[in-house]
Amino acid sequence: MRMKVDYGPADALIVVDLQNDFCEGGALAVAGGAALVPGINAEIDAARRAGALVVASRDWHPVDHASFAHRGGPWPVHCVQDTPGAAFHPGLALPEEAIRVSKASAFDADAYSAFDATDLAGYLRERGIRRVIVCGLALDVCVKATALEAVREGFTTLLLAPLCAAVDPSASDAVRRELEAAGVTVTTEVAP
Ligand code: VGL
Ligand code: ZN
Repeated sequence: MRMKVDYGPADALIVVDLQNDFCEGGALAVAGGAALVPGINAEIDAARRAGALVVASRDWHPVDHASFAHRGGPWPVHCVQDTPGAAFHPGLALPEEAIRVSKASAFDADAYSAFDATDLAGYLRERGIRRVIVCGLALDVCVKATALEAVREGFTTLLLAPLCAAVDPSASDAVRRELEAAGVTVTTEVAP
């Protein structure tokens, strides 16, 4: 499956947190996470062929991160730095030149957006990027935060809805509406 997107050199495809802990069998598994991999690989391939930038973010927490339940946070222990759970899904075909962005590495602050405290926006502007295309995990947490911040940073923002999965699937429709209201274009269109 390919989404109906014409990538170009002013585009960045941002693959959000396609990590083992967010896929089936992981510590914070999102139903349907692993199934996204082939479709996302097809987008990565199309993006790089067209000269677009490929960015992959990863949740990259220290042991004892503030978002973990034993420290009073909302989440089970997940994506601990250098553990297998924090690794990208083994099927994700990231080209060598893809930009890897680690986030949420501070002890006492969480960061859902790939732009949060990473300087990614400045880097993208420096590279002449004007549009970002977002997919990955989880729709209702880090994908949502990344897309919202992309809009705030002034990028034209497109969400590839079929290539996202939510921690709480019952929230998906509301999330899509919230993103559209904020100026994100949400597409479900598949290439013919
Ligand atoms: C995420 C929950 C906690 C995500 C990260 O990547 O969506 N969700 N940390
Ligand atoms: Zn996290």
